[in-house]
Amino acid sequence: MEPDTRTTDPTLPASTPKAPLAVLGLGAMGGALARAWLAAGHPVTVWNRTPGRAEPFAAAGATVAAGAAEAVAAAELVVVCLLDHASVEETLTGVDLAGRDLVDLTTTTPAEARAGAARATERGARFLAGGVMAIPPMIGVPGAGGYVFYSGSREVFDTHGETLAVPAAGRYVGTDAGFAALYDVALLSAMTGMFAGLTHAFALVREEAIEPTAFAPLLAEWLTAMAPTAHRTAAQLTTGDYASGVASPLTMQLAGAPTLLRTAAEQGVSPELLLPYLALMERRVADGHGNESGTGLIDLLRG
Ligand code: FVH
Repeated sequence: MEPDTRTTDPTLPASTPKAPLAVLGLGAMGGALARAWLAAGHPVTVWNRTPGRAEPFAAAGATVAAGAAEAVAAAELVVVCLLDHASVEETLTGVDLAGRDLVDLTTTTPAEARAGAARATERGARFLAGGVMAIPPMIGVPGAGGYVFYSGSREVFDTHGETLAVPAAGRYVGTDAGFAALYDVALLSAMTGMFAGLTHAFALVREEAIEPTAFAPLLAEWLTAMAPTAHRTAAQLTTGDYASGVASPLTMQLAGAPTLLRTAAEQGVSPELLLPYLALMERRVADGHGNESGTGLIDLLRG
């Protein structure tokens, strides 16, 4: 499904009063969210496990609740942003959620988000899960590029769309409450692979007379040029044809692998970040798919 991207400009003059909301969790991300809503003029009730963390928010105009139950009772829209799923469960245990619209922006697994949705529904709340694709300095900054994947209750997304768009644009990805987490973690996983690649690349040039600041633009440019591989991979997954028109088949890529490994050895760099991916390519070629692109490795990973 195509993500539904909605951006609402929070700087536009509002014709109606700003909706009140409660924010549970004032860590780096929860705090950034609360600050964005306060700055946009929303009445915000905050709660944090360690009460001292709420003090600057009181000074900025927030109402500080004495407990999670009191915060949840204060507004129809309740945004939770805690460390992990377990801390959300612990915090909401015994709290009356009836009639609330619960938006959980805590990073979770898809199964945890679905469990959270089931628990909220059982207790009379509507549930929207969110995966925040931003770091705290990007929150509440239009044009910073941050956004939030949302999934679960479409009604909650529509009802509170304008309020939710204040800290970052929202992208609704489906009624399955687990999808926001799945999209979030899939993108974070891809980013982890990219970080692994650039870690190895910098290690190769580190001891040479090569300025890291001169090397970095070349690296960034190359990674950007390779990024459309995502679209080619998607097209091949859709057709099931991993071989037609492939410019760099696995046999060719694998033929270059010893050069990558010998260069690492020459430069005194551990190949440990490269080896798992090369091993997957070897298995796929051994299975008779040397004429294909790397798309078949996806099938290999899924067993
Ligand atoms: N910060 C970031 O860059 C990333 C960006 C992408 C999304 N993540 C996720 O957002 C969730 C919150 O992250 P955070 O950055 O706010 O995290 P911390 O600054 O460590 O604050 C954690 C808050 O959670 C509270 N907390 C922890 N355990 C419990 C518990 N058992 N019961 C109640 N509250 C709990 C903690 O309270 P305290 O330590 O101040 O008492 C903070 O409010 C997270 O899922 C990221 O993955 C952020």
